[in-house]
Amino acid sequence: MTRELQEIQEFTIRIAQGAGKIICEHREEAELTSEFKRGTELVTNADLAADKYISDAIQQQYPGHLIVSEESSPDIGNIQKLKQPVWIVDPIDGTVNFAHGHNQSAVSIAFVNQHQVSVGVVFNPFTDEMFTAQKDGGAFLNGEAIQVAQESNLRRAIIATGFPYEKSNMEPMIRRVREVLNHCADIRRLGSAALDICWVAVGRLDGYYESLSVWDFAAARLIALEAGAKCGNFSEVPEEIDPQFYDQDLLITNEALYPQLLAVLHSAEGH
Ligand code: LIP
Repeated sequence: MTRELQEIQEFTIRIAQGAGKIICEHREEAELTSEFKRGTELVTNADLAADKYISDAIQQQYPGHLIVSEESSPDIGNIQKLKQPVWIVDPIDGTVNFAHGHNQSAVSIAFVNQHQVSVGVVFNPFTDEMFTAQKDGGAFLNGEAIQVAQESNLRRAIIATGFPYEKSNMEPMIRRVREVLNHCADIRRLGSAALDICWVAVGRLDGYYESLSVWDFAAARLIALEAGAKCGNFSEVPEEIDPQFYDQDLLITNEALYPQLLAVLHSAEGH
């Protein structure tokens, strides 16, 4: 844990808290307005306000750094090929939950240095839960060390997943849900990938799988790794893509359940 990374983590926590305050104020005081990107993806004025706050703070503190953000700069090219430090931001992960008054939403901010996700922060302002991790520095919830659950019996495992806004290819997802329900204790669909993955890290869930966008999982995946999770993909990662940034078919669980859950998800493909 270098002093520079410590300072970056402290900065990240501060701006996550600041964005969280904006998000809560939009729910409590401001008029919440929303629109749909690409026809199906909800975005609210709170997403945009939090995104602007985070991006402005990063650009002021670290002017030479790049930002990948769901709302303002979703595509700055291949993160793996960028030479500058990169911030990966989802101002509100779980936007639909937020817009419907649910509290399962979070600010997700990851810091990438020399192509390595080095700091991850996921903050739920509604529960005041700050999940943090630095590469090789462990994972924490509100400063307390956290670790994945040690469940090894798939039949006792609670597994979370989610579904894309675009619903044209639902059959494979339905098959996977059927197989997981046939082999596990139960499924949860909580609506925020970043929090799903952090809940695996803290042991509230035993596993998680889904296809996403990089801003949904970049921070939480580091937190889960530092909490002892095995983070992989239930489909083959293309050779040229760094698994840290590969957004398809994520599978995150503990070492004992990983091969079991992988086999269940693969059995759904076989049908
Ligand atoms: C959401 C993810 C969730 C997924 C939704 C959506 P958003 O991110 O956190 O797990 O199932 O389809 O992608 O859009 O709220 O930032």
